[in-house]
Amino acid sequence: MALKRELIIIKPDGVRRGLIGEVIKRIEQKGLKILKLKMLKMSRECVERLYDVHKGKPFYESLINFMTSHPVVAILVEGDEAIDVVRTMIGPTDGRKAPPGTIRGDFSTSIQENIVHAADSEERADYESRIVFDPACDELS
Ligand code: 3AN
Repeated sequence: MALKRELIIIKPDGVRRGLIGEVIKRIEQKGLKILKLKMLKMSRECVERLYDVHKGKPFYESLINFMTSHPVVAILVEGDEAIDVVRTMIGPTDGRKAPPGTIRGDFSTSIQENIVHAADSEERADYESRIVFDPACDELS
């Protein structure tokens, strides 16, 4: 057993479309433990820190604008191999190619507006959690 923590963000499209409950239901059904949960409207500066690895890519500006367009929901979960488990549950980035049964496969036909984000390593989960749970990153607080 390798207990790990994973950070999931329900993106603006997931919140707008009323999928908060659906995503949380799937997390709980899978048996992952929710450690923290928060709705926030991320500041531009904090989204830039969150997506530092994508700076300079063609979709970067559009991604930052999208992520600051509406509140998101941040969820920190814990479970056995939680990073791999969650990444499998959400499916590949492109919603058009994500298989049915995954969150993106069931609810998205977009690369950018693909309902959820999940960190891709333990280090990133820790780095991203510090950002999203920092009150200074939340324009609603
Ligand atoms: P994932 O969220 O599947 O780990 P990443 O980390 O490669 O995917 O990308 C982060 C986010 O950047 C994606 N969730 C998506 O919103 C956006 N993105 C990635 N690739 C593209 C692309 N080719 N065009 C538009 N947006 C993209």
